[in-house]
Amino acid sequence: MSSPSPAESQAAMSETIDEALIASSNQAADPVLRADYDALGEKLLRNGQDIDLLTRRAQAFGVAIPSWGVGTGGTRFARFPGVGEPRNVFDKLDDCAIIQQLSRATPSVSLHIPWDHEDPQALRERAAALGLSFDAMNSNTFQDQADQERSYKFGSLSHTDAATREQAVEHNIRCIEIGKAIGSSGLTVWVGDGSNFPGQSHMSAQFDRYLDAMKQIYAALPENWQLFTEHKMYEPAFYSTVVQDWGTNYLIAQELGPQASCLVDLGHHAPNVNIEMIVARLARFGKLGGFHFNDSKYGDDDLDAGAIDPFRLFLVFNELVDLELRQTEKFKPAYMLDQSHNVTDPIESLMTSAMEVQRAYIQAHLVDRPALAACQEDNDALMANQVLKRAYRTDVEPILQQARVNAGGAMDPVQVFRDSRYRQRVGQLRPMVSGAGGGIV
Ligand SMILES: [Mn+2]
Repeated sequence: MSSPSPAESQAAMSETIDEALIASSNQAADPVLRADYDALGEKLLRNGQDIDLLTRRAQAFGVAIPSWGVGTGGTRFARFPGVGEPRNVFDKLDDCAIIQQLSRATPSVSLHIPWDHEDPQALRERAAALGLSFDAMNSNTFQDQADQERSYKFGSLSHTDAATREQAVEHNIRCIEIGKAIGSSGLTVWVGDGSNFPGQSHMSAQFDRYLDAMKQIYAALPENWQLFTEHKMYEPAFYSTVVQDWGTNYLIAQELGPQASCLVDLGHHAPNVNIEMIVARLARFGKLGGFHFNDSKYGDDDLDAGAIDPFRLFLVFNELVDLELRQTEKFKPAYMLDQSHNVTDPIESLMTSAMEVQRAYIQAHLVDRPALAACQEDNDALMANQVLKRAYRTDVEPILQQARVNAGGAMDPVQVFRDSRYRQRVGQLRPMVSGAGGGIV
């Protein structure tokens, strides 16, 4: 008898949620769901909309979970560890599987290297056993690792020192190699490079160095891969950032080639920037690669998607759905949640956020697009806005609930999660860890 692989050993220790608990909870709520679903179906039919088609769309929708999101996050001041936090990438995959089991809206996981560095075969086996796949890889050249020769204190891909840039390029190429071995087909590059003082960096030369390094990474991409660059206005650098806004990001993607496109993160802009318009602009030139969902009040707060401003989330999806409907073949954006959970259970937050993103997606599908186009043609600003508001005001909860039930998930994921006592059970297996921040990118 052969000894078990690491993935098999992990599988033996995994805590799961009993399917019978999900089934009994769904059954108890079924009469109410039936009534609500039928009532909404009738209401939508009066507007010529087929509720079952919308439910199928909700079922087909997926948003990736970032592996680091299942750990408790932190702020620049402190981190308060939670009970039963994942100790390693296998624990993280277990938690991601729970999120998918209950919400049925999160079929894939986005890994972060080196935080999740492990034997690719073990990763692949574990994910396959859990029914998960791998989304885009994320490289990390914004902090130093214990075994690292050169420091990223003054930058990585744009560093003044050629050997440091080379080290950062090599790390990204290693991420591609790991990604190839686990079935990923994308690399997201976000760098913390920038400057804290006027005069600290020669802005043009620094950008040239960044572009040169990115071209080396691009050259290592397999044919079917996508390279996503993610901009961020400030933090950790507070005076200037090398990839600071969508315009610079567009220039980078344009310079690199057809496999490069831009990633938009809701929190990475100046306050009050019209993010839905950025979506439209990048898409117009075929350079919208994907979207990172979260919410914010003041800056890159990384709060739960839809927690603060669900209307803005809806407006972003109004653009995304418009694109989806106009170019169904070509438009395949990478969607990921990118949040930090400081005061909530990460599993509960990620399930709730996935449902909020799915809700905005379905609400955007309710927009009467011919009516909207007619209002726009007539310059009828008031009625155009009302067309959007009518979709946004529709409570699509029964559609989301039905989609989950159809797919084998829970009608009420958070309640079933609490009833299952999963967190308390893994708390017995996973000792509490303190340590540094939760990794916010
Ligand atoms: Mn992000």
